[in-house]
Amino acid sequence: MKLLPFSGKAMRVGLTGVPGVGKSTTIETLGMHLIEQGHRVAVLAIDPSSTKSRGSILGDKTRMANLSARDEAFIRPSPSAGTLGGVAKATREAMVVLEAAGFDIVIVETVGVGQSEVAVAQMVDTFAFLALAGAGDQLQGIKKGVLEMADVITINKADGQNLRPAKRAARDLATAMKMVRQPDQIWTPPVLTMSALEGDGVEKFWNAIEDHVKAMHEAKLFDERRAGQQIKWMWSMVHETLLQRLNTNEAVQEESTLVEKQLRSGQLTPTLAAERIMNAFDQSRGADN
Ligand SMILES: Nc1nc2c(ncn2[C@@H]2O[C@H](COP(=O)(O)OP(=O)(O)O)[C@@H](O)[C@H]2O)c(=O)[nH]1
Ligand SMILES: [Mg+2]
Repeated sequence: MKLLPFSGKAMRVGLTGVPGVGKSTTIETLGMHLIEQGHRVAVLAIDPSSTKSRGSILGDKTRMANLSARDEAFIRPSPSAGTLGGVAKATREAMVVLEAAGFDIVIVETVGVGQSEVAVAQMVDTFAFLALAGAGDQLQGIKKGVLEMADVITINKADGQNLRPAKRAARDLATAMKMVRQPDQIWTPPVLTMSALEGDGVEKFWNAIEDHVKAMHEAKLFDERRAGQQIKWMWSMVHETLLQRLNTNEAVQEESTLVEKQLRSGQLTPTLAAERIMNAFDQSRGADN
């Protein structure tokens, strides 16, 4: 709690994209560039699958070898235990601590799977999406939901033989984006190309992120977005706490044994059964106070 007055000053950037798209490579290149400019960069990962694939953490460290050797950078792999809610909570808390410790840029990396992307989008100022040009110039790993959340999009691995397909994919996607977004919005997500490996376009990518933050400030939406995130976050914690209390409530557990039996034998409807559970919960809590 005491940390709060000192936090909140950092730029919070989310980075998503399917495994292998080049997120870690991007952070390595971008992070080194930002450090040279005098920034201090914290990198946090949210990867709900990391419990199974512990190797990926090691892989990430080697892919960010230069950055992780620097004092101006802090890299923390995804907490491997717990639910997405728990991981998101730990990440938010780490963000506050790191900002208070003077890291002025926080990058939150996540893999391209549904709910973790939503969680990250809800804790950053700018949400960036990395994609690849695939066979037949088709874009890979694009889901409409992600496009709606993305503030900056870049087609990575735009190098060598892949340069032309990447450029074309970017043009096609820019056209598609116009249909996803409302025309009266203050920001149209740019679709860029870059090579995280060679460094081409990485600076432009960062400039687009800065432009987005500037546009949000100018439209007086920056603080509003953060405030909205705080409110959403509060409610999600309330929901989680409530659910946990319900699940661990003794009276509820007792009543559920009974109620489930009666449900099975057709003596109760699910609606009535649910009422009984809630009554047991309310009464037990009334007794507490
Ligand atoms: N050719 C090329 N390869 C890249 C580029 N960025 C990443 N890679 C390679 O793609 C693989 C996956 O990269 P990584 O950063 O670990 O992806 P992540 O899973 O999204 O973090 C690695 O072998 C990288 O060297 C790029 O811009 N061009
Ligand atoms: Mg990675």
